[in-house]
This record gives sequence, structure tokens and C-alpha cells, in this order.
Amino acid sequence: MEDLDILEKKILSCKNIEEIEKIRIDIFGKKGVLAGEFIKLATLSAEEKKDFAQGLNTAKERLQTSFDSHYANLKKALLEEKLKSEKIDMSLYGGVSNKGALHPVAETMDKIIEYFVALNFSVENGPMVEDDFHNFEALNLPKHHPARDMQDTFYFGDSKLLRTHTSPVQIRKMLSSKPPIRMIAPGSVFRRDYDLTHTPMFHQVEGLVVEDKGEVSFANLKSILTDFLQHMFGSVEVRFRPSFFPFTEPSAEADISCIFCGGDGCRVCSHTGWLEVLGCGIVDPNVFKAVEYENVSGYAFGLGVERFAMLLHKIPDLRSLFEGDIRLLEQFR
Ligand code: 2NL
Repeated sequence: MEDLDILEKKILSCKNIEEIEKIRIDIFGKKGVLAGEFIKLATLSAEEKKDFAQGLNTAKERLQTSFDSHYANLKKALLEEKLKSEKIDMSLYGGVSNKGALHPVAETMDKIIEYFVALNFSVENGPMVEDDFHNFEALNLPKHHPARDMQDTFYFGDSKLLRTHTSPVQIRKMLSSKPPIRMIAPGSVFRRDYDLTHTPMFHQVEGLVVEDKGEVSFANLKSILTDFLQHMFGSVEVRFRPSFFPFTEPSAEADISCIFCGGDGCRVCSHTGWLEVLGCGIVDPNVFKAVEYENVSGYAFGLGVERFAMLLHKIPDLRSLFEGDIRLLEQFR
């Protein structure tokens, strides 16, 4: 065996990790110096074997100790060198990162939900693929009603359809729980429509309040919606006009004073001074009949989120909300 002192010197003279890794293989490796010596054991007599093996183990331990301590020294030196050379200048300008932002529709949705959650409304969800009963029948939309035309609704072959409003969520809630109910249903809805003011998918928030003790009143409904619209649009005037929906009776539409001209009349409000923003009414008894609710009263409302987002951000073309054009989205950071 090479002289122990020479081997030890070889270890200690390594100047970096690469060198000492090579020496590790030379000495401790499978085909290294030590392995070579251990093979010689086989050729010795029993007596010689004992002495030789003892000597070998002592030598191995000594080399291992030297190796470990020098290896640790080299590692430490390497780290120190790195720490010195890789200094970070915390005062250097890092540039501005590209911050993301909520899409105006999502942001508007959040603002709407926030209002009703604060008034103790629960937020409910339901399937987008619905059936005729939940989407139409239970909502007092009789067969052959124009809103059920193939024209407006996406049908699947198996009598399933894409919900045309979020009302089926309220129907499911009433079918699965007892009154009182105080809920909103936000979500995407689908209609076969595509032009300046319509996209095949858009978002609605509908609200439903059902009481089994005492009666809800139209005054309740007007008051909560007036406050809601002022939460959304600031200090606007709110008015209610009689209207018609199959699922409410009586029904009304709410207008706000035009936020573009302050009510003086402009192109956006068609020179009326008013903008139509939501529909509402007292729940039609036929709806309660369909979900087998007795001796209850309720009110409901529904609104289109894209319209709210467009008014809030003064976005003129509905379709720009769906194009994902970075030049539009960047303006909402
Ligand atoms: C609109 C009008 C409205 C409702 C939605 C509703 C739901 C149930 C019962 C009664 Cl389960 N009504 N929803 C009521 C009135 C109006 O939406 O213009 N939406 C965009």
C-alpha cells in the first residue's frame, strides 16, 4: 500500500471540491487503493490476516478522518467565496412587475355580492346545464312561451339545456329547504343571441326573499333595491316602472338617473335622463305552487352584471368585455 503519509498529504493538498472528489474515488472508491488492499487479505494466512486487517482498518479510519475534515474545510471556503462574490445590491432598481387585476365583470360581481352578504343574504350556486322544469316550468313559463323558443335557448339532444337565467338556482333552493329564504344566485347564463348588446354567455345576479311569517311588501323591495343601486352607482335617483315578468306579479323595472348626463338627457340614455338597470317583483303564486310552498310570500329581482360593469366603467361596447384585449384590461389595474 502506498505510504499512509503520502495518501494523507494527497488529501490535504486538494485545493477545491473537484480535486478532493477525485481523490475520494482514488482512495475510497470501489477500485480505489483501500479496496485493493482489502482484496490482498484473501491471500494471507489466518495469523497474518488479523494483523493486516487491523492495520488496514486503522489506516482507513485515519484517512477518513483527514478526508472528512479537509472536505468540510473546502466546502466552507467555497461557501464563503460564493457569499463574497454573489452580493446582492438591495438598492438596485428592480423594474415594475406586470401586476394583474380583476376583470371588470368579476369586480362588479364582487361589489354586488358584497352588498347582499352584508344584509345576511346567502350566496347560492347551481348547475349551468338544467332541465325544462327548473329553468322554465317552475317559473310559470308555460309551454310555447316566446322565451322558451329554440331561438333563445341552447338545447342539448337529451332534453337538457343551458340555463337562460339563474332562477333555477332559486327553484332548487326552495325545493331543498324550508322558508324563510334570503339568497342571491350569481352566475353565468346562456342565450342564443349575439349583437352589439348581447353575447351568448353573460352574468346575472338574482335575489330571492321568502317569508313564512308576515308578508313581504313592495315597499320592502323598493327600499332595499334603492339602497343597493346607490351602493353601486353613488348618489343617483332611483325610480320604479310597472313591467311584466312571468315569475313575478306585480313586476317592475328600476331605472337610475343617467350617470353620464346627470339626468339632462344624452345619447347613452336615449335623451330620457334614465337608465334601466334591473327587474323585480313579488313572486308569482304559481312559482310557490311549483315548489309546494304554502302560506308564504316573497320578492325577487334580477340584473345583468355586464350592463352594470359597462355603466360603472363607461365601457361603450359590450363585446369588448369578452375579447380579453390586454389594452382594455390594463386600464383596470
Ligand atoms: C331581469 C329581471 C328578474 C326574477 C328575475 C325570480 C326568480 C324566482 C321567482 C321569481 Cl325563483 N322571480 N327572478 C324576478 C324578477 C326579475 O330578472 O331583468 N333580469 C336581468
